[in-house]
Amino acid sequence: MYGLVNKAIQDMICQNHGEEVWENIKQKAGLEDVDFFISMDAYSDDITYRLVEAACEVFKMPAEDILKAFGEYWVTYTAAEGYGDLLDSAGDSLPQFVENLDNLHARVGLSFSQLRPPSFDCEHTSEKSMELHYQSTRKGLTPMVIGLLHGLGKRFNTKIDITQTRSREEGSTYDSFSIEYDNSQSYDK
Ligand code: 1DX
Repeated sequence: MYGLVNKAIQDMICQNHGEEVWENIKQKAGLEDVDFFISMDAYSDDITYRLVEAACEVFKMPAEDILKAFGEYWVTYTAAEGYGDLLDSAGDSLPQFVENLDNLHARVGLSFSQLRPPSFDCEHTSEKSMELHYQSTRKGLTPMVIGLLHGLGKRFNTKIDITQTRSREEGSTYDSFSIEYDNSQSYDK
């Protein structure tokens, strides 16, 4: 994955737990020789998975919890670290943003040819619900997607309820979610 992802993990850990904890996790991941990640360089996925695994050991938390927290973090991190306009251009509501995710990734992929974007296919089932199909070349990142969706809920002041309805873990060829959302409590609408 692009270094931006590893940098975001580093930033989340440093913000919440400090530099020493990060150095510990980096060492446990076997990355003691890495001084820093370069956002726009492509790294082996293995590096990202090792960081998550090491964080699990240090925080004694399951990978799902860490990936979920990281998904939420990614939305605010990328908005603050140079991709605010990219995110803004993807829409101003949760359903619109999710609908535009493949376009967003296609745009990033024009400049960064080693991007392996997931695909998100929406079926709008009512004014406040959708079925979302998530397909990825990568394994094990479904909890991150759930965190990402919660991050979008926060971004758009939208309550969101997610139920997984298909799972690769349980033999499906991809994951699906049934999503209910509601921004009617929002003060700025
Ligand atoms: F709901 O792979 C909200 O490396 C969402 O299954 C979901 O293959 C927001 F470094 C620049 C760069 C670069 C910008 F410069 C990425 F190249 C991309 C910024 C998307 C913001 C996908 C990251 C592929 C790296 C993947 C989970 C799960 C998508 C990570 C989240 C907005 C992004 O992101 C899987 C790679 C960006 C960039 C966004 C992603 C790769 C997402 C979201 N993905 C790289």
